[in-house]
Amino acid sequence: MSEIILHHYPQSPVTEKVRIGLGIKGLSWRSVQIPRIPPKPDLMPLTGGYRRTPVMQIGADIYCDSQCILREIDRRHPEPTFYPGGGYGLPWALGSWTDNTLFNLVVAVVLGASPEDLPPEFAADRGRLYFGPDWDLQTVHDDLPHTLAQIRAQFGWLNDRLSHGRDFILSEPGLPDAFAYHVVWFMRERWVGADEFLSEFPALEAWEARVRGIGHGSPSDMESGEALDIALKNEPETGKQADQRDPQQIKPDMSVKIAPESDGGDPEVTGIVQAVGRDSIAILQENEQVGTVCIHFPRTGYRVTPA
Ligand SMILES: N[C@@H](CCC(=O)N[C@@H](CS)C(=O)NCC(=O)O)C(=O)O
Repeated sequence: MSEIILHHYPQSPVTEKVRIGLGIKGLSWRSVQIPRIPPKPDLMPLTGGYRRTPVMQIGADIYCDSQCILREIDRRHPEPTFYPGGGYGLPWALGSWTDNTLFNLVVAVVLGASPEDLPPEFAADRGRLYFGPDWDLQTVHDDLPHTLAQIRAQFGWLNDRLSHGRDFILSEPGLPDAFAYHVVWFMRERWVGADEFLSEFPALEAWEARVRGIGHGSPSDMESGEALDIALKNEPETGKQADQRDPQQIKPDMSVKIAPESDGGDPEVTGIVQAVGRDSIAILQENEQVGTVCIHFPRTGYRVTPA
C-alpha cells in the first residue's frame, strides 16, 4: 500500500507548499482533513504526539514536517525534477529563509492585523506556537508597519528575481517556487490588505498566477479512520540505517526524544531509532490503534535528545 496520504486542512499554508510539490510531480494522493487546533485524536496515534500540519502517511511510515515530506516525495518520484537546471541543494537554503524569517513575518501580519477578529481559541494556540510563551498580540499589532516594511523588501527580492523574462525561480517549476509561493498564498488568502500590498510587485503577481496554475495533482478524500486502518494493516518499510558520522552519536535502537527547536510549546515525540542520517531521522513507536509506525523527522529545525 504505497498511496500518499496527506493529513492537513485546506487553510494550512505549509500544506499549500506540499500541495504545489504534488502538483509539480503530477501525483495522485489521498486527502485526510484534520482539525485546525488540538485535540487531533486521529492524528496523534500516527505521529506519537507531533501536532503540526501537514503530516504525510505512506502505509505505516509517517513523515512529519514539509521538509521531510517533500524529500520523500522526490525520493519516490524523482521525475519531473524538483531541481530544474541542476539547482540541487540551493532550494533548501532558500526554503530556510521562506519558511522561517519570511513565514514568521507573514504570520505576524495575518494574526496581528485585526486580533479582535480571530477566534480566541485559535489566537491563543497560534500566538503560543509562533511568538513563544510571552506572546502579546497587541504588540504584534502595534508593530505591523515595521513588519510590513520587512516583508516589502523581501518580496522585492522575489519580484527582482522574477523580472527580466523569468517564468519561475529556476528554469522550470521547482521546489523554490513551492517554497516562495506558499508565503505569498498565505498573505493573499488571509490578510485583507494583501491585494493592495502585492500590487506593487507585478512580476511576482504574474509568477504567482503561473504557480497557482500548476495545481495540486489529483487529490481524493479519505476518512481518518481508513488512514488509521491502513497504518495498522501495514508494517513500516524503513530499514535499519546507521550513520557513522552522526555528530550526536545517535544510533539505531537508541531511545530518543524529538521536538521542533522553535519555542512553540510542541510536545516531544519519543521512540526507538530505526534510521539516522544527515537530513532525517526515523523512530519506531507502537500503540494499539496503529500497531508499529515509523515516524520520520528532518534534522534541521529539530532537536534530538537521548530519552
Ligand atoms: N516546520 C513545519 C511547520 C508546520 C506548521 O507550523 N504548520 C502550521 C499550519 S500551516 C501548524 O502546524 N499549525 C498548527 C496546527 O496545525 O495545529 C513544516 O514545515 O511542516
